[in-house]
This record gives sequence, C-alpha cells and structure tokens, in this order.
Amino acid sequence: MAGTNSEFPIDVQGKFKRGLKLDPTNPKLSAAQKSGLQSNIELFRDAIVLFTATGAARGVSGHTGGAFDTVPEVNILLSLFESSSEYVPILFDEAGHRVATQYLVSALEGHIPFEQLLHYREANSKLPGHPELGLTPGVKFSSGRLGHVWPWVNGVALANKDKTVFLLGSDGSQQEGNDAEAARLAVAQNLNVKLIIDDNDVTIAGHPSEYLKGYNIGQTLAGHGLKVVTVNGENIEELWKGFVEIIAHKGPAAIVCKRKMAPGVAGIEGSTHGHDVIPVKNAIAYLTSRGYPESLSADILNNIKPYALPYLYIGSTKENAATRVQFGESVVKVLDTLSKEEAAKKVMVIDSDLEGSTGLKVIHQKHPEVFVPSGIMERGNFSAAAGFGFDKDKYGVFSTFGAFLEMIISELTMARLNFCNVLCHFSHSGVDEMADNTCHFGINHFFADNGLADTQSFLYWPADAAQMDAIVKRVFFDKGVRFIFSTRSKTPYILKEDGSRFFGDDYEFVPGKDETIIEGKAGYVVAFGDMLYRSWDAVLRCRQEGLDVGLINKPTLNLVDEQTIRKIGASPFVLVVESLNQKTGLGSKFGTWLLERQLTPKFGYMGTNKEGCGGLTEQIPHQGLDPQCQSPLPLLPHPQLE
Ligand SMILES: Cc1ncc(C[n+]2csc(CCOP(=O)(O)OP(=O)(O)O)c2C)c(N)n1
Repeated sequence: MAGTNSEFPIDVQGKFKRGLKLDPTNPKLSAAQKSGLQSNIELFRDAIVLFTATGAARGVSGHTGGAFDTVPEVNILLSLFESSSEYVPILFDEAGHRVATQYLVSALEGHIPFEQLLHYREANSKLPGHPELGLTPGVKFSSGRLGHVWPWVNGVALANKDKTVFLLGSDGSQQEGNDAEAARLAVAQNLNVKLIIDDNDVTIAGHPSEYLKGYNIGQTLAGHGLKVVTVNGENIEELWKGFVEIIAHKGPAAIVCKRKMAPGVAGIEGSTHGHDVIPVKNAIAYLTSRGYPESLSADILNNIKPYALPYLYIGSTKENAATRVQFGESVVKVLDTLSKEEAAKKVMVIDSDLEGSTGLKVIHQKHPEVFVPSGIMERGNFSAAAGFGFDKDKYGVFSTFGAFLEMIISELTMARLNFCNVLCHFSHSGVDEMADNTCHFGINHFFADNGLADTQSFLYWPADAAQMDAIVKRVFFDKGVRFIFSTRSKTPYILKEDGSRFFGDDYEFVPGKDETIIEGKAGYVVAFGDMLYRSWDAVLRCRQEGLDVGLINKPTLNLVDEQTIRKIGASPFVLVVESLNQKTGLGSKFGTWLLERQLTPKFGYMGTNKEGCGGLTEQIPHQGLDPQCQSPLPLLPHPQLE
C-alpha cells in the first residue's frame, strides 16, 4: 500500500519502552534508563520526521524542527509522569506549532490510530497546525499564539498547589512580553512551575542572536528570580541532571536547553528551514540514514499529492497574486521616491519575525535604511512604530498576522490618543488557506476601529494585488493609524464586464468610497478583500440565471459611503459577504447603518462562523463562503434573507 492509506510503518507502540521509572532525587541515570530514554528519543524523532513530512508532501506545510528538538525533554517528562502522581501530567507547550508532539503522544496513548498521523494537517483530519482542545482526541490543551501559555499555566499551578507543572518553552515564545509578566507572578507567588526551554537560536525569520542582540533567556529568567540551569539539550545525562535540580528547587525554575535546530537532520539542522516542515527529500534521506529501507518513507511521501479545489471563477483572471507580498513591493515603490537619507528620517518599518510571510522582506532587502528586524513582540513593536510616528512628519510601519491584531488593541488606543502615524499591515487575514487553523484566524479586525465617534480610523482591505498597490500609494503618508489587510492566499485580479482589469492603470483609490462593480435591480451583495472575486462569480452566475443582482466592493471597511448605502438600501435586498467573524465583522454593523437611515431592504450577512477544518483551500467552503457551496443561486437562499 502506498500514500496515506498505508499502515504507519514505524512500530512506535511496539518499540516504545514503558516503565522507565525515573527518580528525581538521583542525578545519575542508570545504564538501562539512559539506553531506554535514548531509544525512545530516536523512535519519537523518526516518527515526527515521517509524519510531519506528509504535510510538506500535501503542500500544507507544518513544523518539524521544534517538535523534533524537544523530544528528549518530552520523553523524560513522560517517564516522570509514569513514575509519580506529583506532577500535572500534561505536556503543556507554549509553542503550539510543535503540535506534532501532542499528536504523537495522543496516538501512543491510544486516543487516535497511528495511521491518522499520516493525515497531518490535512483538511478535516482533526490534526490541524496547532493543538485545539476538544477537536483532537487526546489533545489536552489549546496553544498557538506565542506568549499566551505561560501566564495561563501559572493559573494551572495556582489551582494545583500540591503538584508541579511543567511547561515546554521556546526561545521564540520567550520573547513575548507576556512571558516576562508570567515570570514575575511565578516568582512572587513561588509557583511550582518548571520550564524546559528549547533555546535553538532559530525562529521563523532568522536567528535571535543576530536580530535580537542582547536577548539572553537564562539571564532574563534569573533576573526575574527563577532558578535557571543551562544544559546541552542533546546530552541526556546533563539534561536529566537539570531536571533533578529544578525539581528539587521549591518554586519556579527553568532549564535552558542549548541545541541546534533539528540536530542531526541534514539539510535543515541549525537553519530557519528547520522551523517549518522538513522537505520530503530530506525526510527520506534522514529516515534512510537511520537504517529504514528507503521505500518505507518514499512509498508514502512520494505518493501524496497536494490537493487544490478545482474551480474556475468568472469575473476574475486565472492569474493569481499575493496581496501580502504586494504590500511590501508597494511600500518599496513609495520609498523609491525618497532619497535614502530622507527615507531613513521619515519612515521606520519594524518586523515581528515574519518578514518573509507578511511581505516586508523586500523592504528589508531594498531599503535597509528604514528597516528594523525585531522579535516576536507584537505589542512592543507596534508601540515602537507608533512612537516613531509621534512626530507629525514621521511614519511607522508595523506588520504581523491578522490574528495578532487582537493583541495590540490597548496599545492602539494609546497610539491614537498620541496622534501617532502608523501604517499597520495585517497579512493572513480572514481564514483562507489557514492550515494553522482557528488560533491563527484573523477575523476580528473591527476591534481596530475602537476609537470614539469623534475620531476616524481607516480599515482597508484590497480585493487584489493591483488594488493593494493603489491603496498603499494613496494612504502611505496619511496621518493617524491606518490598517491594511491581506490574505495568506493569493487572489485573482478582478475584471470588469468587458474583460479589462477593474483596478487597471487608470484606477485611483479614494478612501471611504465604495465601488460599484456592477449595478443591479434585484438587490446588492456587498463584499471586500478575498470575498470580492468569489461574490463576483456568484453574482455573475445569478445574472446568467436572469436575476439582476448588483455587487459593491467596500475596500474601506468601517466608513459609511452615504451615496452607496442609500442606493443599495433602497433596493430589495442587501447581503454582506465577508471572511471576517460574522459576529464582529462588517455584517454586524451594516444592518444598523441601514436602519439609522430608515433603509429597510431584506438584509443578510455571512462571514466566518465556526472553528476551522485545517487544510488550505477547504477553509472557505467549510465556512459556507464559497459560491460553489451553494446552488443553484449561490448566495440568495441564505436563511437570513428568507
Ligand atoms: C503571538 C504570535 N506571534 C507570532 C506567531 C507566529 N510564529 C509562529 S512560530 C514563530 C517562531 C517561533 O520560534 P520558536 O518558538 O523558537 O520555535 P522553533 O523555531 O524553535 O520551532 C512565530 C513568529 C505566533 N504563532 N504567535
């Protein structure tokens, strides 16, 4: 059998050595304990390489290196949990992307079959990119936003004062300000929280020792008052001694495990490539070097094909482009109009370890004079951008994933009260192609419109890369805080009825102005961003069926265009279609806007309404937001319109 119908070809269940009792008062491992642990470590690592590589093969990526790294401490913890009831027996992990560990342990504990692991990150496999409590049998907590777990684990320790709570940490997660607060509380309350931190000097965009000079986990935690032991994480005897020390210490303590990212894995060792998923060829080479026949992994991995939803949308081009990448290109164009000295004086672009994902990389390459590479510290980085833009002639640029907009809401209020100029780019907005799943959904963007009625905020979401270019060009040097959203997925270019580009060379973006893609007498669909081309397809199909539906693009999400709302409000129906949270998005406002103007068309709205299904192209249909989900008149039979 080949591909994912195979049996799991490594006998983890059979070979895993149970009953390796560890005595935390004895710093010396017996020969049997040492060899047992070593054998379990190798087994875990082989399994992780194999099944995470299925994510690479099916094109949904995944994270191999982090989970691979922490295997020694995970195995020590599993043995400790087996040895005594003094511990909360959960492998809490503040770096949720290392979810492969949780899934492997779930299989080992018999909650899911091992074969399921070969469907890692596949849509509807219940094995999404981060652990989600309640979704995957055997998964015991949710994690995925860095910096969010340690403070919460402090609470677990407060609720379990008679036990010790362990937390797997990472040099990425420890950069978050939340962890500093958590350290202070843990020390002040003398909590029995023990961290085992994988200090591999790799995150997504680079090496902390290079982009975050002065960052030292051991010194930081010791400074807060934790007991800190630093060990070579690849030396099992040293690591165990570290455990003995931190367990003996009454109160919060940490082991800082120094190791290379993905030690011993040719092709990804020590590199940022190890953060993401191991390429198939490296996985096959690794497993072959470990003594397995090449066919064991090759038969599976070479027979998995990426899945794409085949659908040809009408009203847009076959060609796709990433609006998130375009953001960076467009900023470069603006900066190109300034001298380097002028640019450096006027503009500061700060990254949060995601420059390759949010489109900032090209700014780093072409305009290093404005660029500040920074750590996984969204709140601090946003505020630094705001502080730079405190001078009325200076402009900060900040960017991260849309999900983390929720993190900077308070900082945003203070930036607004200080009249700061900040351009915020939140990529990976909405849910499209979000294999990282629910914790990475960027769906609460209206939270950014949190000023009072006497202040203006600007939330922009371009429908294609050409509109992104026009928006950046128009608003870059506007005053105040401005938000531009983009998706992880690529989007096609919107076409006019005559087949030319809607956002062509003669297009000029006007903030606050809605754009009529097509007039209609039967009613109007209002959409924006990645939902515009989908809605345009649905509207055109309705029109083919003889229903004269119109379509409005609303690139400025939060401002009412009086002319347009009066036009569409006087039509028989208005349907808002978006990939933002149905509870907090445009649809949740639009009904009020209509009623305030005594406009009472039939009104409906549809947006993201449930937790994700994993996978890539499956996320939008899963939310019922793709035109092909509905038939024969895709959008109209929505219950709220009846
Ligand atoms: C709050 C937050 N910001 C950003 C991210 C995106 N992100 C996921 S993993 C990662 C880097 C993590 O580095 P580390 O935790 O050291 O993991 P390793 O590279 O060792 O696997 C980043 C920036 C996130 N998940 N959460």
